[in-house]
Amino acid sequence: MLDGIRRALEGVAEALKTRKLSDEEIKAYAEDFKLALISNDVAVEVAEKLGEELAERLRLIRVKRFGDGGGEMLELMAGILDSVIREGSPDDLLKRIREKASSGEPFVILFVGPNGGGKTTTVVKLARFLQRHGFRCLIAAADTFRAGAIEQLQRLAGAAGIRVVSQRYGADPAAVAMDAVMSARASRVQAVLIDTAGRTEVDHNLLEEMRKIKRVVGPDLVIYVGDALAGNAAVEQAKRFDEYVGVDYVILAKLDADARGGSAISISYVTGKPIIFVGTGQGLDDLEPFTRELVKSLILGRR
Ligand SMILES: Nc1nc2c(ncn2[C@@H]2O[C@H](COP(=O)(O)OP(=O)(O)OP(=O)(O)O)[C@@H](O)[C@H]2O)c(=O)[nH]1
Ligand SMILES: [Mg+2]
Repeated sequence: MLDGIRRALEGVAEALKTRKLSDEEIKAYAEDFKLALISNDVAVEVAEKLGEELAERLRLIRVKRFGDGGGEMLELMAGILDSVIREGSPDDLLKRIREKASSGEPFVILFVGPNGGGKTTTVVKLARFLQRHGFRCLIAAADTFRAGAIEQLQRLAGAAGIRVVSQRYGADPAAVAMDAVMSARASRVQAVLIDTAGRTEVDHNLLEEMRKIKRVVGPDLVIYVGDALAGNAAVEQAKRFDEYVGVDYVILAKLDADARGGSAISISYVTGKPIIFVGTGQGLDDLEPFTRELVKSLILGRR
């Protein structure tokens, strides 16, 4: 995970260790660094900011000597990424659910995102996470569009022991979602997670449908599930979904399969929406909070 980004940072760290740099050299390194980030799917505006950040730090520290073969330098470089990453807090999420539960109402989370991005898997992963924290969960099968979607969800949720509320294919997704919320109220379930059909910014009917689900259900939270493998496209798509339906958090799936890692670095800066979790595998427990610490430990090769 984040291998491409790590190599970009290592390259500069290695070149810089124990050297005193002229302004020209600093500029050249910052430019190389920016290009290395861009080639690893970091969005251009983010790469530019990080390049400037690097130049600034190098100006401040250029007389310092790094004695440990570049490790200290790499640590400093990893810190540069902090300025563009917004962490979402799973604790805040748990707190909000708890507050809602104390009023006797279920907390409703709507999941949106492009086709095949990882929504259905992520919905079940998050439901498991919430169950581990003591919340009873229910999932609404509001993808009534793609063949096999309902059975896929039932199979995954069944494996995790989570109830699914479903109707037939072609049913109105907003009605399925509402049905699930009512069922949750009746059975004292604290969290309802709504799985929806994948869509892109050109599917006008499906985008309208997504808005309708939101309007009818009034979710407490909208989570955009993006595909790390899509790189920059994931960042652009997240922006479009936010404009269209309003997004509170991002979960970036398939970080484990992404050889570059740029979308994880860029997406929260470009969209202004924190990444709350990342998907790190196909298993139902492969969901990790996304923190600056996680990024740092991946960059420094500590895991
Ligand atoms: N390696 C890896 N694979 C993942 C991850 N999350 C999901 N997948 C896989 O990605 C594929 C698509 O996942 P789904 O959950 O079906 O995606 P979706 O967004 O619901 O897809 P549609 O409903 O067709 O739009 C499946 O093969 C998942 O197992 C992850 O974090 N890591
Ligand atoms: Mg799905």
